Amino acid sequence: MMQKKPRFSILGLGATGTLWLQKLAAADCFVDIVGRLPQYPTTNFIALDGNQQSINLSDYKAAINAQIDTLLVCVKSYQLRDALTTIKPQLSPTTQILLLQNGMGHEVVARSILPQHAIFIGTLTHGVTRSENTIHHTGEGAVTLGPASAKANTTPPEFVAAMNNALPPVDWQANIEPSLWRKLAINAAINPLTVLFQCKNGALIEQPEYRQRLDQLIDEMGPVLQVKIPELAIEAVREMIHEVARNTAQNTSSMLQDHLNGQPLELESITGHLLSTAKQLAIPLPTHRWLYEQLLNNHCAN
Ligand code: KPL
Repeated sequence: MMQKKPRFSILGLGATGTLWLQKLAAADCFVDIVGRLPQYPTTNFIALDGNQQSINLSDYKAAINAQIDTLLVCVKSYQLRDALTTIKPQLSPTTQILLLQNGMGHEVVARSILPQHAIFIGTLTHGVTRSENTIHHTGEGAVTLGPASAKANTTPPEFVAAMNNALPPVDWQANIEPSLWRKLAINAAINPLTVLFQCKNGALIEQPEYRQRLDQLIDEMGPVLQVKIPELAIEAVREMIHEVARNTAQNTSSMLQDHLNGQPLELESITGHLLSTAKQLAIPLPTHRWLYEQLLNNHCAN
């Protein structure tokens, strides 16, 4: 019997959304774009190996009333509420929702808007940058997906295999929380500092003054991480964060990219989530709080 082509609808055509569009289409999945097309209808996509491809996004625009099987939600964290509220009338009760934002807490927003849907959440470590209409896949990474609502099974749904085929490795974790916390720890340490110092990721370990700040942030969030990911000792957390900064040395973090592009920062879902968790645990995080306030006051943060 012929296998049905997996169908994906992408909401949010920034760097991550475009990466999935290109990879899923190349892997012979059915892909379309729901919601607004981005400012530039033609995107120049540069693959890891340097190959360039021009993608005409209008070719992928979903037909009116198109069926949505799996919705890949790739909008920025601060756009999530509005984006889900707007798309809601187009969803069927069986549409599966996959959230792919930076930071944490998005499933709470999604469940409040779509209480009856199967909601999944993922974290992604690929390096991918956007400058005007060019999307560049700069660093190989990995993706971890898991369930995030009562309707979502703990066994992997079919779309996981299709995504793994398109952009491996895509892993499934029935308990996704520890993976989200690992990524949050990386982002909370690296991203705001790169905005403060206006530097690439690598400078945070190469320059002693920046490295000291990085370690201060890591040490401070240690007690929170001990509660959330007790299996990871603080020295392992430090090693993991240093390694990411080394491996992505030439990257401009997503937060610095947003800042340079005049976009709001994903501060609330990263440092904001860390601070509110720390508050619940009565753990003071003065340096993270200071950094949060600096960026809030001096940049367009959200
Ligand atoms: O995820 C990232 C981001 O920029 O958001 C890191 C890992 C810091 C790579 O730049």
